[in-house]
Amino acid sequence: AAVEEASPEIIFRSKLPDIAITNTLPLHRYCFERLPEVADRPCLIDGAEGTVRTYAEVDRLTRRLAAALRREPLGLRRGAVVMNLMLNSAEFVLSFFAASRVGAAVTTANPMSTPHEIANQIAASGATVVFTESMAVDKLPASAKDGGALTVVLIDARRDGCLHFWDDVMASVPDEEVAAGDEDSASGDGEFDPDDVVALPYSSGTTGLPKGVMLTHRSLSTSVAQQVDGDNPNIGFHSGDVILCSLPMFHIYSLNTIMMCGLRVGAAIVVMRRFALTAMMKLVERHRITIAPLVPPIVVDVAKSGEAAAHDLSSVRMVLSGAAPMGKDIEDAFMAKLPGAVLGQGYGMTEAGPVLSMCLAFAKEPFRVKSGACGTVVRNAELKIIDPNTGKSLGRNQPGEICIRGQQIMKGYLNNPEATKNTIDADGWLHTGDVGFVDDDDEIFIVDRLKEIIKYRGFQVAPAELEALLITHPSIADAAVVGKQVEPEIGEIPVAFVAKAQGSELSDDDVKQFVAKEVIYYKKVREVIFIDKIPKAPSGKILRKELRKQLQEQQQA
Ligand code: 4UV
Repeated sequence: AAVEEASPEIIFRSKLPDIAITNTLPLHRYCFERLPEVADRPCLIDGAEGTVRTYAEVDRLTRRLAAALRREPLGLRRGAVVMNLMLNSAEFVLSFFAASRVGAAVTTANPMSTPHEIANQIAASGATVVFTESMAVDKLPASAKDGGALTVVLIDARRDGCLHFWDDVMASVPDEEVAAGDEDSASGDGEFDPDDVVALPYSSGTTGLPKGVMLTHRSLSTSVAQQVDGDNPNIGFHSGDVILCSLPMFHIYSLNTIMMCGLRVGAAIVVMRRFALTAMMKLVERHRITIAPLVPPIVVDVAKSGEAAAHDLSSVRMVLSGAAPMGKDIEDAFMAKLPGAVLGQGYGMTEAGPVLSMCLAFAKEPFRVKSGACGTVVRNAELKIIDPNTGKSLGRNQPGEICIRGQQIMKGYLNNPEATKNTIDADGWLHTGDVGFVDDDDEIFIVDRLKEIIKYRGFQVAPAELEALLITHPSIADAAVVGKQVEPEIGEIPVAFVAKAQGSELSDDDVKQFVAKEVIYYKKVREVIFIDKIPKAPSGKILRKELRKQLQEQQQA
């Protein structure tokens, strides 16, 4: 019999050469490796107050907090899980790196989440300590997963039953013990493994409910290196840069590309509690911000705003966009407002560590790129495009599912080997569920999505989560949720197809309100379409394609 020869795989790589990457250090060491050089330079600048903390100060504060985390009543050890449930703040950065120092992982969540969403993530992640603020504290469950006490640390107020971040936690550590923050369990005394989890964001990935994405010291330091290390870094950040942090640190884009990369190069990071257009422009002017990482909805806001002309935005040399598609029209309109800057895209996915590709016009020695592209695969990684039906790798200009391989990708989903196996195959390829192609110049264009997720202003909405909620309504027999393309300020909205229970008088407002009570604002069902029966495959799988087609036809009509 003829031996069938496996056809060789077609693999795409960066145009930048691979570099030697140190990815066996604890993440805090890696991000603060240049501390001796940048000790007195500004590290975190508070956007509202204008207060500046230097690198030496931030380093010392994370040591103090690490010492406090180790002491009673917190008593955290390697393997513990801490939740950061807050908007952007210096305290977010401190708790993240203090946790890294004690060998704990930080699970991040939006403080606007509902009590139900927060309780789910605390239970699933096994978090025992929550760093939070007043706006979210009343939504916390009474206890942790095993019924044990949940220790709550409040950054902005005093309250019975909670520890105050500065007055109780930081002040509890005697000065002599602060230096001991250096003798972290993650310092090479055998108590540290680079494959320990350090960040645990939640993502629904290609299907189903949100899952804990295990990002390790190794994966995150690899990802940071792929972006900002080497003689010709893919993103040419340097210590003289002033980086805007208006995107939420609880999302991996900001956590990695702004916070970790910013610290690694020794830049100043201007921390905005949350995005607001006018405040952002004022901060750019005031701090002479040089780097602005944004998402397409914000790029559109700036492009449409009449205010841009009223502010001096000339200091901005680089504008990154990512987390959702951005068309050529938006890019062009934006560039008319900031002609001095380079605008380009990054393409990320939480599970991918997160950055798969990055615009090469950001490189220290830049390349020419095309608008609409979302970058070239990062260095020290492999990317392939496969035919979703056959799994065969495809050549240039042929759209298929984007797959990525490298040490930056997640270790897997927490406590979910099944979902892990469905996302990372036996050869180590992570399947993104995104459809795209690589062109003749190694630039990647995303054209479609195989997976379920909906992106509302760059935030993930998992249809499975809304469907599970909808069918708990007594008047709903069955339901399916799909995304609908709307104006670029939003991207997509969740639309619910609902099959009513017999004899029910349910209105679309009833459905919307029912969902709105249980979920964070961006997951709200914005449109309801009643149908007789949800189209399903014999396996029971919802035929989302059919529903999307129905939406499109309706839009065209
Ligand atoms: O899991 P997630 O919410 O992750 C992100 C991460 C985006 C990042 C991260 C670091 C960067 O430096 C950066 O530039 C962007 O979004 O959602 C993953 C899905 O979002 C879509 C795509 O469907 C991913 O699988 N997506 C992300 N970036 C793009 C995008 C893009 N540039 N164009 C189109 N879709």
